[in-house]
Amino acid sequence: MIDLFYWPTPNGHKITLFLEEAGLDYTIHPVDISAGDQFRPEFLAISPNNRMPAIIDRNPKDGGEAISVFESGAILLYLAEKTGRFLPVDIRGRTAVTEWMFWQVGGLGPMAGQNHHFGQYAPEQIPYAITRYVNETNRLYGVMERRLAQVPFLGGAVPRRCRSSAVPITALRTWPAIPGLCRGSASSRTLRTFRA
Ligand SMILES: N[C@@H](CCC(=O)N[C@@H](CS)C(=O)NCC(=O)O)C(=O)O
Repeated sequence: MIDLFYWPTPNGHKITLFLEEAGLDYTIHPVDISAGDQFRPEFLAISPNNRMPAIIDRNPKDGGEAISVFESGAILLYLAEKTGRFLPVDIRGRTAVTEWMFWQVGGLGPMAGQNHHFGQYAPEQIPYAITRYVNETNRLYGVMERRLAQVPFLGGAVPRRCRSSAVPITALRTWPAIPGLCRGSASSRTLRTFRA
């Protein structure tokens, strides 16, 4: 049984997508980030960066005591290794999936987050910040578009259709952040609508 500390945001959806696709048993523990639940001491004990998602695996693969994991990328890797799903075993396939997953974790996610923050939520409009993050997000969409012109998924050459058994964790990782990515096989046409 997995305990999932979750709130319905793109980062949270990444983990529910994996858990659902893998058919794992899990219990959701809501972390209402608008009410400050992420700062509760019991949550910080498993997620010291006061961000959700986080998990506790009560039945880890090694049969030992429960393991807690924070950071969505680390959780996806952990679950992929636990289940043997969504992460290629060969070195080339695995490297492609992990490099694009880290690209998402370190690039697309944070830059799009800052983009939305300065464009929509910041108490004052700061043109420099807005321009910087809009440009950086567009640059990253361009990187993604060029990649997806070559392979059907960021993680590599898996079947075109979004069959759950074939989708690497990069797709699970990026899809919730980019609505429509999988639906349209992330064609140039689809990606162009994200830029608008
Ligand atoms: N790098 C983290 C980011 C997680 C994150 O930003 N979570 C947000 C919701 S999507 C959060 O918990 N925010 C709470 C806060 O800002 O205090 C991950 O990938 O798990």
